[in-house]
Amino acid sequence: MSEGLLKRYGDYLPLTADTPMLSMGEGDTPLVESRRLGKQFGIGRLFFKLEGCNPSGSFKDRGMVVAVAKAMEAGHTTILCASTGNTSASAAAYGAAAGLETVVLVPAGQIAEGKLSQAVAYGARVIKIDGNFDAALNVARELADSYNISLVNSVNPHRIEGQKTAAFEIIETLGDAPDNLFIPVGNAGNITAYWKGFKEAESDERASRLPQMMGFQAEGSAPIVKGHPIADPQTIASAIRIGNPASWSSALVARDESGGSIDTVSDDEILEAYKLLARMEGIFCEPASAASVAGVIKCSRGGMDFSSSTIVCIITGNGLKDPSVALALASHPLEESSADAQIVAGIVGAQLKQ
Ligand code: AN7
Repeated sequence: MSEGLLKRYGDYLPLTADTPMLSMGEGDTPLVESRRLGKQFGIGRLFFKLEGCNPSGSFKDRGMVVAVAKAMEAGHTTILCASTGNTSASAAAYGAAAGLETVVLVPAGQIAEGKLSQAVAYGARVIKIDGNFDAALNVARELADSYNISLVNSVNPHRIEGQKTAAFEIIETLGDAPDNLFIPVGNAGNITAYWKGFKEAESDERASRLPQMMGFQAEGSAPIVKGHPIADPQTIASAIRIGNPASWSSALVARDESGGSIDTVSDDEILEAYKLLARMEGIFCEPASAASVAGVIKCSRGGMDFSSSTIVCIITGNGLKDPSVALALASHPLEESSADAQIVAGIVGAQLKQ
């Protein structure tokens, strides 16, 4: 039985004797070494941390298990979040497991179908807000100030504590921190959490060094890179369509203390990385997750020398979250045939050998 994060990393988490040991088997996700992309782009060693293997299909489960356990400990009966999709799926899953009511606020028409169907299936109250994610988060914060409910967005510090455990896992698997960590940036909670995790591990001498933090925002939703909030953020990567990140200042700290950078990738670059990851590595992620790989490709093409670097890309969410993007990018049109081997052989042609 997988023990979950609270048992495994309890010493590093804000647990008390009264915190319920909630678990859905989150964490302990695979760190897979690249077979082809790393070679193609001249990288010493390239790894993918497959956070889509968490119970609800994204990295959000790491922070959610801590936030929901703390909500139970505080005696709350309702949890609330605003979300571009994955936080709502994770909150709804852990809310169901914990026997709590879950209310999620999502930007109407802007979240991927897989994520919406998860929140519904887990039994959450889903409220579509007439506005973008930033507007929904403002509503959630206002409600949490006035009512006796737990806000489980990453403005809740327990979320960051849980998410930092991914940095511990990377260090345990590699034996030390990597040279560079490439990560998508939306509300900027995850880059904040990884940096906290790497720093804690280094100060406990579980790692001998710190990675450079390389964050990537989508070009049309890049407030941190542009230096001002974006009123109407746009990108195909709906998970990171965020114009005013809650953890903006701590993302800048992660960038500057680590000597890293936060840069943009275009939707075309995101989709190129998304396709390459699936077709060259067999890894199906959602578009936002591909921003990390798009970032590596952009840096490599821009002349950065990674030939003796160990790089980890965080693959934040599963491709099944957003199936419409995959279908729209099909390399072959879907073909049809009667149930006849000769006809199918004729269609597939040279690829079939006798
Ligand atoms: C797949 O679910 O903000 O920079 O409300 O779903 O920590 O926000 C999701 C964000 C990257 C960005 N990859 O992480 C939400 C939400 C995926 C994501 C991010 C998100 P943060």
